[in-house]
Amino acid sequence: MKKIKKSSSACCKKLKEFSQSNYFLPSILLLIIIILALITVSGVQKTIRERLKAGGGCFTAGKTVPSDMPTDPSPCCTGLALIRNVQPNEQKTCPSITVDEKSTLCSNCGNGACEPWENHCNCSQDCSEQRMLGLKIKFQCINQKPAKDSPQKTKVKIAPQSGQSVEIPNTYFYPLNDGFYFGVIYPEETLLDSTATSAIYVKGPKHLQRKFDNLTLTAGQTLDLTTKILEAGDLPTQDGKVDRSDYDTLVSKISEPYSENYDLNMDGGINMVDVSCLIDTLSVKYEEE
Ligand SMILES: [Ca+2]
Ligand SMILES: [Ca+2]
Ligand SMILES: [Ca+2]
Repeated sequence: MKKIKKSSSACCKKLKEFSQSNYFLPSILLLIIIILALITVSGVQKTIRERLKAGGGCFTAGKTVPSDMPTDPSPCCTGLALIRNVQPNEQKTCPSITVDEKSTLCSNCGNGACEPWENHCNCSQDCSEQRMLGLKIKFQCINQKPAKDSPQKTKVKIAPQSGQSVEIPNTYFYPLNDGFYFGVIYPEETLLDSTATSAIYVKGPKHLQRKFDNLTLTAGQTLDLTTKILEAGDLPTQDGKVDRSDYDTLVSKISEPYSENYDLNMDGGINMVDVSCLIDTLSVKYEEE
């Protein structure tokens, strides 16, 4: 009994000495750092699991794979493979991407269809560089490059003077440094006829459609369509006009959780600035047919 008491008092004495020593504070700090690191790692894994769960257990076509996610085995759904998440610039050049900027997405490259997230930089099998047509456009109220680089999924229709029109429902337009947007399409060669003229219709995800007439389309060129601004205000679900119902929708979104679908100037918030953009368009109302 006496022995146990002696040993217990020796232990307390040692603890007391340790708590007063120079090692005490650094040891506690190290312990806190280890606990925080464990929490962060489990948080990241949880986020990845949640993202996967949202996609039904695997990444579907067009989904960007987060850079912190292991790519072996492939996180893509069956039949899809990882491709680089890059776009050609206005000069048709493909950007090189450093390891730090690693960004990939899942796609069915090789299925013969040039999907909206594919281009000649990341899937030349499906998107031939020879057919590339660049389009530069301007959305109303976006006057500088938004902080978030997300593409505006825009509808493009090519209507040749004679022959069938072709609609490309989801063309990805990415922001340039000056508030303009750039996107590429890969139309069939028959539509790239330098001896004929065509009209191009462009409709943004929350904008009225614009018509650009009398264009000569040749492969490899970039068409500057910034002469007409794509007026903002035809909000989802779009009906081809800007009216009271769009106004009411936008005003109701001010007090709801943020959604990019209603952020007209893409500044990361929905407020009276966006409403004033829409009011400007109310006087225009209908889109160009
Ligand atoms: Ca494809
Ligand atoms: Ca509308
Ligand atoms: Ca805004």
